[in-house]
Amino acid sequence: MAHHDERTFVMAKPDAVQRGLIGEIIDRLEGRGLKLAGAKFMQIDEDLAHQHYAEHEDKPFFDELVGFITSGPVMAMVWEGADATQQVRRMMGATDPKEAQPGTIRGDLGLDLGQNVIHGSDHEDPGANEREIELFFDEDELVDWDRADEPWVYEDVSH
Ligand code: DAT
Ligand code: MG
Repeated sequence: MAHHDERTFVMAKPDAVQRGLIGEIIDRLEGRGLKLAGAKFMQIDEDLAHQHYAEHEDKPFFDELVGFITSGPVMAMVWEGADATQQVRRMMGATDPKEAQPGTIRGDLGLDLGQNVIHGSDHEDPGANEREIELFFDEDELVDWDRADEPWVYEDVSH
């Protein structure tokens, strides 16, 4: 099942938590057939925010970004499945919710670039998923399990 086990890092951002959208986000990913491998309801501190968004350090919006992501609790998650990183990005939609297609998470649930509901690892940045998972989770916090419906999601998983 090696090609179904790609893992990606996903986070319901503070706006999603405050707006009661954790369940909706999980529902969409779960319904797609992706498998939850880890989850942590947590408060991001300044140091972790800087590490997580290191690539944006020099951008003019960096301080605002760190302020937002540390402004309240988040739901940090690891989701697993075929092509998980890119598929989650497709489900998220464009970075700016005003540009995101209806039907995507940001396109359905957000209206503001600075409060865009969800984070997912960048599929165009090789290794970003593993790097972010490692930053937020210890190996023993991730669960390796078989979902009962996997044979009904993946044609090549035997019943
Ligand atoms: P994404 O979250 O889609 O991977 P990103 O990595 O380019 O987007 O940026 C990280 C976050 O920073 C993004 O979710 C929202 C915020 N952001 C990006 N560009 C911005 C801008 N021009 N002004 C304000 N915030 C911005
Ligand atoms: Mg990004």
